[in-house]
Amino acid sequence: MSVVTTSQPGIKTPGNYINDVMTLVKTKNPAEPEFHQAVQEVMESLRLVLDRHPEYISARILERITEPERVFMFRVPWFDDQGNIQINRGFRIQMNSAIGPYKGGLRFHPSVNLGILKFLAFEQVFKNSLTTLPMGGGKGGSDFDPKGKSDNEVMRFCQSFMTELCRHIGPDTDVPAGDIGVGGREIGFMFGQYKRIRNEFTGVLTGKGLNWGGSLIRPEATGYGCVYFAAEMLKSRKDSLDGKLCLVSGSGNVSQYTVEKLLDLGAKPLTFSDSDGAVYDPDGITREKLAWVMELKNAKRGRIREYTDQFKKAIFMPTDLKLGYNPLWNVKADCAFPSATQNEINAKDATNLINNGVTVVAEGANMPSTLEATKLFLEAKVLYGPAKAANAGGVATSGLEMSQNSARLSWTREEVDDRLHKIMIAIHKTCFETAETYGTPGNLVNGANIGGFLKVANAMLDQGLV
Ligand code: NDP
Ligand code: 2IT
Repeated sequence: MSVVTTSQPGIKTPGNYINDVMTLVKTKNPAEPEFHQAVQEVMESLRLVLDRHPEYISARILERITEPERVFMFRVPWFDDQGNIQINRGFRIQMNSAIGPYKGGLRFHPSVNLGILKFLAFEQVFKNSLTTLPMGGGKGGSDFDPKGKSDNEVMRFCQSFMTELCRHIGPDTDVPAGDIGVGGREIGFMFGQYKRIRNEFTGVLTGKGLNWGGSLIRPEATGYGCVYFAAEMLKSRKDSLDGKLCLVSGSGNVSQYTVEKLLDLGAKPLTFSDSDGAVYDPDGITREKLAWVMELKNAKRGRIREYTDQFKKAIFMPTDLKLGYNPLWNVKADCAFPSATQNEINAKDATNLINNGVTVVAEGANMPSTLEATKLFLEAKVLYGPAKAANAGGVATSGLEMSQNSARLSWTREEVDDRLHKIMIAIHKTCFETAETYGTPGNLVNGANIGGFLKVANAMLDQGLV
């Protein structure tokens, strides 16, 4: 069933339509380069779709899918430990609810602004669609920096943030989770405040503690899922992760469990990083070293450079923006797992990776590669798993947490991990087959963008002009 719309004057061909939409997005969302970048990448893939589906043009699906359904921006006042008043800015973008309630993380980082959250919310729509689960797309957060704050300061901030956010979310409306700077501690404080204000114990957030509605494997899920996706990509070339040298950036949630699963599958992880720089351990990061990093980052909230004090053969490579490239991506290896933040791999980094023989890039972070870097990977026939496919295991397992909450039961570790693994295999299959169907075999960027888009676009057509 589709709704008849008036034909739009001035829209002649799919190519023209896409160019017009891109111009509109840039005009209506000035000074939001990350949002423009995310939209541009998807639009390039959709050029392949519109010839076959003119109904998306007449229903103006691209203008609609790039416009958030709703945006909240609010003041978050709180007292620091000295009794001083602090003011941060909070956001929630409710991007698209065509296939389910809004779902997506909250990011607490000083760089957070409207454009960064719009890019993340936009990506989330397609990612959530790929998971096979009924989840729409959203994202939120704040420019609050949890680094260096006491637990009490973080709690007061989270309570103030949720005092406003609680009006806009709910288990059937919008279900936030973690992202950069938001882990189990922050989810706990926000859940407590939501429950207190609304007097409801519901699955309003995911990434909850195991004793109060959380799911086993949710903390591990993004990293594990990304490695499962890399294994599927290698399988398509009759290869495996066994013995592969791997570069991992970041040292937070996604990075730690990427390293853990790489070790499970016989690979040799070599690096971790944070915003100060990267550590390279030529002997490889073992389970014992990983346990030490988890204690350092999660309990002590320390910095990754301390790794070289503990493990003497490792070297620390400080961040030096003047270099124009990140030395981490210039270490000789077979596979790369960017797991820190957006645009952490530029064209020079991509060239270094390719020249050093890297044949697999699986994106744990959201949009870690610039458009130029992505193009270089595709041209070099690198097995390139774009973020919205490769890191979808996190939100997929959030979807499994929602299912368990609705059923009021908990699945075992094995059951959740098995479902996660099957979902990642299914996402790879969708991307792989969709890329072939649309005439670009091996191009998982097209596969992910088109595969994620079709389900949402068709649901939008079914539901009329809303
Ligand atoms: P964490 O906060 O646990 O860790 C983030 C890591 O990335 C830290 O090591 C941090 O270093 C580093 N980092 C963050 N910002 C920057 C920056 N601007 N420059 C350099 N390093 C930076 O976050 P997550 O591990 O949860 O998230 C990492 C990435 O994975 C993000 O892109 C996120 O959107 C994505 N992601 C997360 C999912 C999840 O379930 N958590 C799901 C899917 C994707 P420092 O301490 O110095 O800031
Ligand atoms: O980017 C992401 O997919 C996440 N931060 C996880 C979102 C979620 O709802 O679990």
